[in-house]
Amino acid sequence: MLNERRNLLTAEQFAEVILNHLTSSQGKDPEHASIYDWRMALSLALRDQVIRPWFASTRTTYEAEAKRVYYLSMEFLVGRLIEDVATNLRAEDVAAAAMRSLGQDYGQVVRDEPDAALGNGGLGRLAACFMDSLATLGIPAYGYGIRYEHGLFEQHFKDGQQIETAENWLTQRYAWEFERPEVRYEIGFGGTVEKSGQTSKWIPAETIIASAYDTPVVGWNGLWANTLRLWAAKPVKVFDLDSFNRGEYLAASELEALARTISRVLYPDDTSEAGKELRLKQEYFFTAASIKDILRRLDSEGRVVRDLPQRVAIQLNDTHPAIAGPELVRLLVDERKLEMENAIDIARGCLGYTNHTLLPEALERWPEPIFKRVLPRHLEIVREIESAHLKASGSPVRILEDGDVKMGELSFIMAHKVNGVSALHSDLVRETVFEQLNRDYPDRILNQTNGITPRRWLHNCNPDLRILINDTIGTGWPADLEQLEKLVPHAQDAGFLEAFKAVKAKNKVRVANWLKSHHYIAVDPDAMFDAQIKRIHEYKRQLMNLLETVALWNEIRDNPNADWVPRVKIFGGKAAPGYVVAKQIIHLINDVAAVINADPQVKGLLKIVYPENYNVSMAELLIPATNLSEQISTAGNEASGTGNMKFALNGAPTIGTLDGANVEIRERVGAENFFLFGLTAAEVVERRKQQNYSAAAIAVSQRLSRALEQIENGVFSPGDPDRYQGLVQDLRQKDYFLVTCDFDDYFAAQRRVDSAYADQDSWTRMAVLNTARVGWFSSDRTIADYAKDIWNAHSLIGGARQPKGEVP
Ligand code: GPK
Repeated sequence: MLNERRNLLTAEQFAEVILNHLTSSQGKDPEHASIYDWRMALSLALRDQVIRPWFASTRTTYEAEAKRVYYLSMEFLVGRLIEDVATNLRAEDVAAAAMRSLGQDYGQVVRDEPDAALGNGGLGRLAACFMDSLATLGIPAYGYGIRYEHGLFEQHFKDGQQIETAENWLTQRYAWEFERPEVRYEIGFGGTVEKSGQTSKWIPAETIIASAYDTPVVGWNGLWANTLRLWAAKPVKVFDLDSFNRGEYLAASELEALARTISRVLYPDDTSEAGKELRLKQEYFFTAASIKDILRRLDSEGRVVRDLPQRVAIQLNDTHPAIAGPELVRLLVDERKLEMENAIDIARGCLGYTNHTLLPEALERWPEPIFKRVLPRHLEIVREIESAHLKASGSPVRILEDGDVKMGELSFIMAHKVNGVSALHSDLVRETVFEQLNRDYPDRILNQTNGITPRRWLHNCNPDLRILINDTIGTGWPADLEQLEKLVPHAQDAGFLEAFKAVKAKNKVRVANWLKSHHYIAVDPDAMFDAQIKRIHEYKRQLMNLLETVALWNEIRDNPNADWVPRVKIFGGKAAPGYVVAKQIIHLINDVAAVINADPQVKGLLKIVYPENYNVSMAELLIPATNLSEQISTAGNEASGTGNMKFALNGAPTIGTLDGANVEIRERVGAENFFLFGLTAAEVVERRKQQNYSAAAIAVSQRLSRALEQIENGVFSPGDPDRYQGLVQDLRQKDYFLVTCDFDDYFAAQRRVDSAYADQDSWTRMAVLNTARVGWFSSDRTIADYAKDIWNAHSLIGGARQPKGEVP
């Protein structure tokens, strides 16, 4: 009954499985089934196929006594999974055919799945890509995070302004997970520390339950599957019957509501600090549950805690799970009676820490009183960690400073390896935030340049390019992305260039149709699609892109008969609800769009589109259709970027600064295939020391002056002419992110883009060379390097980059 080669069912057999789920799991017959029922039936049928490799992987890991990787992350920005699972099982054709035979539109069912949006942006999406690569490489691993009841908010525009509404992905059953009611841990907060002699015991004031939900994550070819284990908060006591019997109905359920608050919502702050006690509780909640789970697994395998560093690698995705260090030490000392310094060394042997930003507002610090109130014993242990560090290194760097607990320093000191996420960022980590600690522990910091999974970000999101590449260089590239190099010679082949261009054109039509049907906007698919899609943040400089758009609008109106290259400027992204300036920028983009899009003088030449509620699925639609990738952050601020890699992989050259992974992308695709502009990170530092640098930059730029005046005089907000005075004043007087200083160079680079795009053959060649030369940015490469340099973990499927053979 199994297909020989890939353990697959035939389409007929698979349809049978889907029908069974429709009736047995959904309780519907085909006549009464909704699209939701069909989607659930399809998802459950696919999930069934993951079980076998999942069990086999667990068994293999156990038998091999292999080291396991634990990736602790506050965020997993997973998106949809149907296509991901279907293609990794190599069952996409079978699944589509089965659905067709059942009279269903496969694509429509796929698109019915809501995004699992348990993350804000790059950091959360990186964690999801890493899970895909860990499974593809066959490295035994668990992802640990929080099963938020509400993922990232949904964004709506009302009169051009961002409105947030609660995201509700769990109102429908989540098809991919297994509830594990038996896997539950009590997690404490607050209370006191009891001392007797040398020993300490924490007596928490309140406890809640962390309850596990497991989602299998299957890798390419279905050879290996790991687990994403997300924790939900539940009350120890569900319901207080005594209160109820007294007629206190609300009080009877109060405990439950309070406990569940811990996993209720994802904090919507990206690269900025939330600083709330509830956030600290969330961090401790999922970290403590994960550490307990790790120790329970160690015990169940008959190992002792001395074995930990050989058996367990724990990676901290930013400082959010930094409390893992003190928690592990606490369990080793208070419960397993190890000596403090020994416990610290053992914990350090397991821990790695990844830094994702240098922005000071994103470096977590907790006021000591809050920390003490929530985690009194951990505060004592942090002091012990600090004194052990001071003693061993003679370093002046403290963890407790100015009344705060500094989580970056804590993570650094408790980790045996610390990494940045691009070459430039890792250098800056060494030279800035951790300068002294780098001197104290010179071999601790290393670089691991980010990557993206080629399955989601090329194979699945760009089916026509996938087919073209398969036809040209074969099918080995999804698990060995550097094979795309074999496309380089085809950049000279006119037939291939035509085909490549046709794929892009088709993807653009797809987006144009979607904009028409879903957003009531008409765009010309023959225009250049220029996209900046990412969180809205001042350092990412959407404002500079918009100013350039206004300047271009002016230029076109001044010279209507010049040879303008028609452009569609696509913006996408959310602002943190409390980030006032970012929300003003959104408002301004929409205001400028309203004026420019209504101006008959630039009709067909310039258009701005900003579809609301940008998310992973929207990225999968837009990236394959984009011609130009905007990566224009102030140098030194974007730790890596990963959207930059996705665009290049899908044949969109970059206009960008020397920031984050842009630097490495440019090195690989070639300077001639990258539109570089702007100050370098070192020049940014120097410029900021000058007086009135923004006034000076504005004074020498006619174009910029004019655009700024238009915005501050209400050209784009005629009903409320003063609306953007504050925003523009800030650019005139401060401009911390040097929008004004880079503006002219950016404008000039855009005009180089125009001329290059006008020659479609050479543009397409450039696009092909981008695709061909960014294979190194596969997250498979990133994960292989973490495994080698940080985790000392190994693939259990052999020939990891080109998985072959059956699971043993
Ligand atoms: C960094 F610090 C943070 C954060 O809180 N959230 C987040 O998404 C991003 N990031 C960086 O801004 C990106 O440059 C980077 O590519 C991404 O993390 C993954 O490393």
